[in-house]
Amino acid sequence: MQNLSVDQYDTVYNSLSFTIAAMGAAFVFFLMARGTVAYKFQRVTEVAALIVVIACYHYSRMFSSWTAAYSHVAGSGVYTQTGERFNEAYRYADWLLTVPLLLVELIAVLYITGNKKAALTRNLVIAAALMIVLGYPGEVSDNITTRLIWGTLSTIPFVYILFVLWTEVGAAMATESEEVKGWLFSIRLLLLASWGVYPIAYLLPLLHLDPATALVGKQLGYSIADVIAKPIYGLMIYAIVRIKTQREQAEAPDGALVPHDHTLPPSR
Ligand SMILES: *C/C=C(C)/C=C/C=C(C)/C=C/C1=C(C)CCCC1(C)C
Repeated sequence: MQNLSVDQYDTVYNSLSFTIAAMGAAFVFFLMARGTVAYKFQRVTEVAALIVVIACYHYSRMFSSWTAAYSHVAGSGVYTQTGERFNEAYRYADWLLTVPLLLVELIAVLYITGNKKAALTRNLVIAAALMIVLGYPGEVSDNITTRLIWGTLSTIPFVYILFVLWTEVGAAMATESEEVKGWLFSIRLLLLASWGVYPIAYLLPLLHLDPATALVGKQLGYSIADVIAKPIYGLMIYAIVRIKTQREQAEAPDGALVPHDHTLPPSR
């Protein structure tokens, strides 16, 4: 039986609740932002919206699962397990859908074209799926060795993905304007910092912490990383497509908009 203090219970409760709000708000934002970018970039905002709405759904399921898994013992100051299991599968199902989409979102603004784009997308999507599928058996196991083995296997595609992204974003930076370069630089750091949180949070149960602390730390870590890696990252990508949209508008002969575009606000 694993008891949680009221503060521990509330920390997870509040972080799940906050993340639902952040994902929901980001969904509305990205939908509205669609109309402010050139036609060819609208797909990028659509993908950003799709990612956060999938996450919003899974967080609301996790929230219900959390409230079902623990109940307050009146007067005792603790929450005890009800016997219903907190379902970690929602997280992994979410990542399986959203991580490939996050990669697609980034590749879409890097101006990689043709065969190279198709091959890169395919390799990254396969690596992302492997990373998540290999992590899952360790995540749901209470056995330290099992957790360590699957975690290590999952780290192989993880390192591959970060290496490829680091290189590709670096290559794109060399060809972009100063303004876009600045955003790409930040995105690269944000990717490394936020994606790096996941394996650390995964390791917490191995660190001889008290199990309740490890559980709470892990849930908090995953939630914070998800807010950075989805809505905040999406906003940074949006900043890039806005700059590119403004540049295209400025370069168009009569300040006109890109063809097929009925949604941009009138140019000056
Ligand atoms: C929006 C969700 C994102 C960006 C999820 C990213 C997840 C990871 C980078 C997970 C990585 C893991 C390892 C590198 C090893 C241990 C198992 C995982 C799956 C937690």
